[in-house]
Amino acid sequence: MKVLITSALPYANGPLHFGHIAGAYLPGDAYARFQRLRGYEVLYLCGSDEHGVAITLSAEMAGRTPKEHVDLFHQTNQDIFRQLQFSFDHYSRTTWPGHYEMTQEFFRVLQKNGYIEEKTENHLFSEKENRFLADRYVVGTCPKCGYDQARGDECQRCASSYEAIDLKNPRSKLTGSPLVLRPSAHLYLRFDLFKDRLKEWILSKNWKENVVRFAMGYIDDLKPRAITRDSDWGVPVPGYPNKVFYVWFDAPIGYISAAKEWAEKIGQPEKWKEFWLGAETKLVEFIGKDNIPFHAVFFPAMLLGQDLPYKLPDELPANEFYLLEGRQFSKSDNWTIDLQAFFERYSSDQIRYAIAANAPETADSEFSWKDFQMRCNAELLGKLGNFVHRVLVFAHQHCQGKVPPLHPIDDADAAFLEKIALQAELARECYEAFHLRKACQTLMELCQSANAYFDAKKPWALAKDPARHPELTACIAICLHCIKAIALIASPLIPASAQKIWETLGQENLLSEGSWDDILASRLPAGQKLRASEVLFRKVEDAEILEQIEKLGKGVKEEQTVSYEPLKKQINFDQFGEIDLRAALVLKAERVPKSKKLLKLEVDLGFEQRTIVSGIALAYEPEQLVGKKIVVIANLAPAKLMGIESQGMVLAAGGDGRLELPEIQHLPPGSPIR
Ligand code: B3M
Ligand code: ZN
Repeated sequence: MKVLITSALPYANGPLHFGHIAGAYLPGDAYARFQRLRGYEVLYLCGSDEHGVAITLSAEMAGRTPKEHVDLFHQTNQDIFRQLQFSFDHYSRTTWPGHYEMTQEFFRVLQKNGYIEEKTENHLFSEKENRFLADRYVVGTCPKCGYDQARGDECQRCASSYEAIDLKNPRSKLTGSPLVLRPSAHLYLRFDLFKDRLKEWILSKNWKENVVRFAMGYIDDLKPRAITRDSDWGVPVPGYPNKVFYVWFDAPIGYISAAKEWAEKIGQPEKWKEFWLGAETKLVEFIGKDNIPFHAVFFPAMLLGQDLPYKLPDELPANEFYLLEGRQFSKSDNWTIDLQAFFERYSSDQIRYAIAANAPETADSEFSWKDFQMRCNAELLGKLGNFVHRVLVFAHQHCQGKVPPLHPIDDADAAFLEKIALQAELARECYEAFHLRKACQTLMELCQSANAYFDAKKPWALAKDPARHPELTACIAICLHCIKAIALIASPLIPASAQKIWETLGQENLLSEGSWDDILASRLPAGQKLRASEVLFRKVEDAEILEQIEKLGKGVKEEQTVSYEPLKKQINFDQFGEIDLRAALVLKAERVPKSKKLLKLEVDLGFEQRTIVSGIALAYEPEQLVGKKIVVIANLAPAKLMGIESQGMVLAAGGDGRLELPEIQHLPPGSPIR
């Protein structure tokens, strides 16, 4: 059997955080590692999702072109995955030219088969920005759950997906301006024609109850949906010069083009077909719960509309959300953990284990620093690391650093050997069913039993009586056998430590290339030389944890729901140099009669005094300003405001009621600012 595994393609629009890793990634990697150990031919794929408004919007805010933006974060995220020891067979990107071809081919076949129609319908238009807005450029109230900051195509709270015109109170994400309806021509995919086939398919699946219910709800009222957008960033639509495909049309096709790119990379360009078109393949798609409609309904419909017999997902493990100390991860509130900084202190296995032990499988779950400390100290170090260490130390002291023979065996030994086999079998079932939490528990139970066995056998007491030496060595042999099982069971979760343990046993190959069944069935050869015990996990001290908790949420002034203005066009240094900014001392301030917004200021520029009229009256009382040194544009042509000549302009951040003046503390009035 072949196993084709995908993890949702992350947008290349910012660094991945723990929340992402817990959702669609770590479970995918653990599953891929497990299935390889089972001996199946595994192809594990992922890559950057580089199109759509998620990209253009954040690129725009960062002052980069979309291409610069995705190049940056494609690299960043690939590095993060590498540091976390991810075992993708290929990490692709949707700007790969082969992906454009694949997407356009998908479209042509859908068109030929009668699933595409062109329609002129109303779309949201911003009069202020003079353009049509879609997807994440739009915010409004979710038609399903009423969340008032919902995106134009999907609700980040209830995971619904809809058309932007279904939103209530739609506004522009950038300017907050209201949007109006204007007709525009687009291509629509007739999702409604797939209803029956989708229903039949979903009902044949034994998926999580919530996934099936959610998907069925969609299928019932499937309508044609626009799959094109007016933009120049995306996969071009053949025959429509100014249109690109909607990102959720091209992104899932990325799973297929990633396979194609992989096949080219390994020099067998047709091999991707064995996975995507072969009846023998099991397809498992790991996603976060917010991606369910696209993977359970829309993408399967696109696959059903093709001529080639593409696989539909056999399994769709969809995790819930992963929070940080009870709140959603948020970069802007500094409610986050920087993965790069994390790696400077902790190992990838510590984070992999802590996330897996608390994976959001059946309900939202959270990362907390206290829990992290407990997982690292009490479990990884206290139960697992400790057992491995004490057995190895003993083996070096009493068995010449070699694997001793595994006999004679008494009842306690036999019971423990049985326990090892039982836990391994339980772990297999957990991995098979995507239950990482339970896999962690099963591993820890084995470590706990192992410690209990060691304590009960009291090898230190046996060591005092030469007549009982065979009992001692058998006990150590059994413990080493157990350590081998621990390394195996742990390896999908904590691959680097598992390999270290494996090598400590004197094994020379890669554990990840071994076979689950063979490793469990075999015995370590008696006489095999052991290596010295290594420190596997560092203790996490209380002080570090307190420091981390302290950091959370710090360095953020106020909670803001900002919508950013687009950056203005670039200027050069000379253009900037033409603006003469000066520190100005406010001598007098008064309201301008009949105006709510204007204040009249008398300011001292050192070399002269001036009158400046400024629209800051909603934010400042006149008295607050006197004696302050503010910043003015000193070479701006004078202008009349409410009949008063203003000889310059005051600089302020923000606008209207929420506005703040920058201040100069120590330098004298007239000082230039540049
Ligand atoms: N990039 C959405 C997300 O990161 C999206 C997944 C695509 S999977 C084909 O939530
Ligand atoms: Zn909603």
